[in-house]
Amino acid sequence: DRPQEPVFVPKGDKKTVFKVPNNYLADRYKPLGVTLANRFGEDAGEQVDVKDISLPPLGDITSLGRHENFSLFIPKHRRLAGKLINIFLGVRNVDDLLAVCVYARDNVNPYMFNYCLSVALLHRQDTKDLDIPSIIHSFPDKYVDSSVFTRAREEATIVPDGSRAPIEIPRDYTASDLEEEHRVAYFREDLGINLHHWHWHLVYPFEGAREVVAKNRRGELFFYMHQQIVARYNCERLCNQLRRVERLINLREPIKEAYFPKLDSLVASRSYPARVANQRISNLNREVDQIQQDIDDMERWRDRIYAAIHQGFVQSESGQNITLTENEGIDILGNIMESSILSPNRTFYGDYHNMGHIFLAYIHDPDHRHLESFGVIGDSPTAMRDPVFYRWHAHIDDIFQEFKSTIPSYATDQLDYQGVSVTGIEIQAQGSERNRINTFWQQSDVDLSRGIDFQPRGPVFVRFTHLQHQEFTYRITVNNSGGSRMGTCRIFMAPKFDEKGNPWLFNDQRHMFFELDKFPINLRSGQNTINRSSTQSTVTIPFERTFRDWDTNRPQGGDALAQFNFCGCGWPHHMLIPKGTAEGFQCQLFVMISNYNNDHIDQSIVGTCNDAFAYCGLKDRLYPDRRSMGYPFDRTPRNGVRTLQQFLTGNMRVQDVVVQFNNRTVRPRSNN
Ligand code: CUO
Repeated sequence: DRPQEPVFVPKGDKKTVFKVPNNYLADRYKPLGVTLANRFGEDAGEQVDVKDISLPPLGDITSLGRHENFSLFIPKHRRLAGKLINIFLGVRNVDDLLAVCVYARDNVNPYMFNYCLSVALLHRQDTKDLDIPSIIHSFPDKYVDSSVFTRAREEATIVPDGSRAPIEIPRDYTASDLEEEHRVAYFREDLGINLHHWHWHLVYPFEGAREVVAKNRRGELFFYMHQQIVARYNCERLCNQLRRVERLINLREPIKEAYFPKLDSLVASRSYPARVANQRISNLNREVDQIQQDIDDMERWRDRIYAAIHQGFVQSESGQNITLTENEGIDILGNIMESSILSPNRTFYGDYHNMGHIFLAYIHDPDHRHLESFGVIGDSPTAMRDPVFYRWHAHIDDIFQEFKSTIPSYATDQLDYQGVSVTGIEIQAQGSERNRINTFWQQSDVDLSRGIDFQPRGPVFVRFTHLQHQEFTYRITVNNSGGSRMGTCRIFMAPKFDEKGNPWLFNDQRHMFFELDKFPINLRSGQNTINRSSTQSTVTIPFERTFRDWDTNRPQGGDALAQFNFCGCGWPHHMLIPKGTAEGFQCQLFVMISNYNNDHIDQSIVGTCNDAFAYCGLKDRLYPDRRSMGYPFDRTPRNGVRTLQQFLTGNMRVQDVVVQFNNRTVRPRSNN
């Protein structure tokens, strides 16, 4: 269970102890005030005085119990979270914030507390340079097999700190190979991927104060980031002899893919419910969550969204028509579909994507007769584990693509960069053949002790196995027949053949391209050679940042600190490249140099974490690429283009590459 004592932050061997005014404690603990303060005895380190302020009333925020699960997809939970975020954003200074936090920490639902505080820290002027600790350290129960905690506790109780052995999580623990969907479990259950998804939704909440939600192109980024997840997942499926994921179009049909998560919520002391094969969703009537929704509502919303796409405009709450323009239409549609508070008409277009998560999350107990909570798809830290997540998002993406197919294709002059031609592409990994990327399993250790309450304390590591690739370098040669100028280098990859082994029609293959990197380049007149390391990708963040903890691995002061902040968001670098196959999986690497003058956003990004903007944007800045997200693959091809080769203009080039999987496991890199 979560500790009930005043908040503390461990630092080295000693704990920083907050001295909490007695009236902050829950009624049950008030009589014990002094005893609690001395509870850590010799372990107590620095003492932090918590200011005694007049506390804001928490009102119905406490109506969500401390031992219940919490999800932003549930309207009641969002409403309560919105209130708590506003309290955290509203206090005058950091001392008052600390005071309110200490008070709230002991009185509100812990998941909700963690979420609201994270959002507030990201958005307050006076705290935005603080790190947000990765949620895996606060709530490891959302990420790892529940059996780990008993074993970890046992290890911690018996073995002194320093000699503890890591608890190993097997790679295959949620199903066996009888279930063919299990072949891609390593992707769905990857800790880094799930952390990225949690972080993305933390940075881009769909409800709350307008200034927090209304980030530049957030509706479009909702579309693009999730489109890329589906593209990457489809590539993994092809690597594993599975077809592309089937869209969940018919809401009333049985869902054949089952999922048994084997996660227990430590806060709620309950297992996450499983979805057995061939269940159907039902109308929802759950008083406890204040949800009453029919499948009919979903179908009406969907039809209205399709109608808007085909009419070319949406209708606002006040009855005005808002045109879905070529460039901005997708952003409006993203907010409508998700939906966010920026949707121009939530009454009419509803809350389609979010409610889809909820219908699926309550498939096992739609009217709460069994007193069950939601399944993993009902919450952003765990949603990507379930195969039905991808079926749902493939459907959502298909609606976005319907819109994209109504806008004009790119003409060649919107693609070409006159006088710039890519003359060669090569990728090279050390000790490997040219144009071949090697993948393998790697083991890594993460310290989960912060999220588990046991004595004596000290690190307890969990060892998990994840996909990894050998780092490589792109070597791209570019001929520039004009004077010195700048370009944007865009690198994508896609499978070369479809599931039947046939070459793609371009209009299908374009949905399979996933981004690997995007960066500006200076072009001299004549021949240019670009050398770029895979580790520099602006899609990914390094392993250490995905898993970073509050006070470890932290650069000190000034720019280094500012660089480090915010950006726990980013695709995990170890998942940059799909698994491939033992025989070698054939892919196509696509490189385009576009005209920088048409791409560039004039803004300063000094002090901003800017190394994973492709899926996450830049904090407090404009999205740093003026093109539509997914460019040049986001629109149907111009007339006459049937193949990728026919699509290419002089500034683009394609290179065949092979992704070769070697079934070996590399031991952990380090223990910290
Ligand atoms: Cu990220 Cu459906 O939006 O999970």
